[in-house]
Amino acid sequence: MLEKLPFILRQFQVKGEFVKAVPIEVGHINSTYQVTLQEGQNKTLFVLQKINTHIFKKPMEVMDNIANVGLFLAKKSYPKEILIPFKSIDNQFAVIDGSDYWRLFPFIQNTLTYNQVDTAEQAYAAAYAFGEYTNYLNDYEANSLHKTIPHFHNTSLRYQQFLAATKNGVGERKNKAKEAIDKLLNYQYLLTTIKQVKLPLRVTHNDTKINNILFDKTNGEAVCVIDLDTLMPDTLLYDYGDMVRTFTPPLDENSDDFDQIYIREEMLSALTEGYIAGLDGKLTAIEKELLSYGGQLTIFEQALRFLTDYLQGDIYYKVGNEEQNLVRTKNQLCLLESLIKLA
Ligand code: GN1
Ligand code: MG
Repeated sequence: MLEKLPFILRQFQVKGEFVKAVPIEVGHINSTYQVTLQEGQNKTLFVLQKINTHIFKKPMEVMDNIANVGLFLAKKSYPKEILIPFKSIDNQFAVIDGSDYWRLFPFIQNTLTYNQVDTAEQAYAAAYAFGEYTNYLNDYEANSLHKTIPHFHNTSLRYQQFLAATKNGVGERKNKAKEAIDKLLNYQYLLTTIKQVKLPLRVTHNDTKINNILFDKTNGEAVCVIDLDTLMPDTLLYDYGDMVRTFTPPLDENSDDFDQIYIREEMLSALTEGYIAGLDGKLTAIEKELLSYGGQLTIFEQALRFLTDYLQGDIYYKVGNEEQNLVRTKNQLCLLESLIKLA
């Protein structure tokens, strides 16, 4: 893959000679590289990504969303960095090479990401950034966005897919997952409320994990919202919920140290305050009332997705070992239990 990158980069509207590309291990979905180009004495860094077209079936629609939203924010006084993709020499927001789609973003200097939250300040700052993002997009026509993954947060459909996997999945894995399957079946009641309420459709991020915020290395402030593949119209309950899911436990979703998978209330309060502040009055009463439920629903949905993938033989998420998706499921179940106890 690496030897191909200079050829791909030459097809973008950027200047400079290829110096090097270093893989960045982030996320379970796309392949990402930090690339250095040099022009005279100047070296510039970029982020080059190959879009996972197995998951994003219409990659140009993903790019359309990212570019349109980015350009919209750029016209406003949006206070954070914006990821606007570079164009290719034929004026597209991606370079197509056979069946591969490549995109290029500026590299935001002096930043880092966290895989888990260490302080309440981080939780507040990241949640504020996600709230602020949705706030600044309040007058963007949410329905004009492409649905890059149809039914992404359709938890009922995820549940149906889980049920199907418990029937058709890999035999031996069904046995190993029995306890987790039973627990998830018992949480079916969580599907009721979301079907009954009518919530505002907003431009939501749909992957509000802590590592989708770039923090300034020097002053610790949130600098940029990244990973915009799943920008879609939806209720904000899932954005809030994914923050609860990823900001509050001391260890991340891959940990099998299940005693350490619980809601840290300090982080929960901080992220809730930060999100509400970032939304700057846009949150409606019904949304506010359902935030905590949103947390439960999102963690439930993620557990369903991990277990479905496990039962289907790891066809969606990248895994390091055979048990990883089951471990992730059990991890999410611990977190869900802890959140429900607090409610
Ligand atoms: C995937 O690869 P990453 O970290 O961006 C997934 C999210 C899940 C997450 C769980 C498009 O996100 O929905 O919450 O893994 N993204 C997609 O770690 O399915
Ligand atoms: Mg993502």
